[in-house]
Amino acid sequence: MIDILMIGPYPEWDLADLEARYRVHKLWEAVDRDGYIAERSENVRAIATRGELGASARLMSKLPRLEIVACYGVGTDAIDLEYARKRGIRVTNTPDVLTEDVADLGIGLALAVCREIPRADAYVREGNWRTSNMHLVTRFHGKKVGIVGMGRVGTALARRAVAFGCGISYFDIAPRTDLPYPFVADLVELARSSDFLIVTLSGGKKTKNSINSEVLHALGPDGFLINISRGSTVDEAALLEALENNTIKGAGLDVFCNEPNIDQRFLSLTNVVLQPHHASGTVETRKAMGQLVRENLAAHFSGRPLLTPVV
Ligand code: 8YV
Repeated sequence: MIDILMIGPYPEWDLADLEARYRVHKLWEAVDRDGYIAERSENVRAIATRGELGASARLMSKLPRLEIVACYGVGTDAIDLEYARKRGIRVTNTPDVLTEDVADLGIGLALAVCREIPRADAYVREGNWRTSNMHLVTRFHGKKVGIVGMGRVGTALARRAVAFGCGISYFDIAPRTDLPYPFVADLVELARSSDFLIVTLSGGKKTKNSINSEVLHALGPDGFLINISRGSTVDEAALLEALENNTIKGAGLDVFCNEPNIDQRFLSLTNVVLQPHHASGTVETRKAMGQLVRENLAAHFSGRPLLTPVV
């Protein structure tokens, strides 16, 4: 049997399937992680990881027989791709199958924060409706939406926002000639002309702190920030300050800098809606992601082409 090191848990249906085919080592259950890896280092030929957990060069360097890292997620920013490339280690991810769910949550967060759905829910539960009218909120339809990163998720989001009658413009490293929306080369300018700034960038060094204090000031006191990408794309200190001082009106966040131990200052803010990195977290999508991970591993170990190779 081939030995696989799993960095974090998968749903039980994936785990059962993997355990039927491979000898699975569950790193997340280990108390002494280094010792656990050392005991298995000579045998492990594959890593099965998750988007937010990745695989560092340090970890891969301890596994001399490692051939493939299969990521349960589209973002590979937490995997040291350069190291993998140098060692000839293959890397796969799970693109496409999660795009529509992530875009759904982007719109969901926009609606939740501007219509204040969680606060309105609490208002009803706490009995306040009987004694007063809830304060009025902000509409979403017809607003100007700036999309930061016009990849798969950005494009799916734009389609949804168009159906809400929103005007779309976007920022990316280059304009997309296949899309009808106006391209804005400067993020500050995009923020200034948007009511909602929705971030779908991939993570990593190149996009770190793209949404900084200047961008947040440009978004302004009536603007909302939605982040469904990676926590690292937003300067979190600047965001907390902007939310605390009402420099922007609100934020909907699925991702954070130090997940799951997020900055506790977020918890006392009423102008932010928080999600536990769950944009792809539907049964339907997670089943498709798990299947893709398993099919990539099976393809690799039977000498067939990988379905969704990154490296
Ligand atoms: C996570 C993600 O991978 O696709 C990505 O890049 O961040 C998510 O889908 C998911 O939470 C599974 O760990």
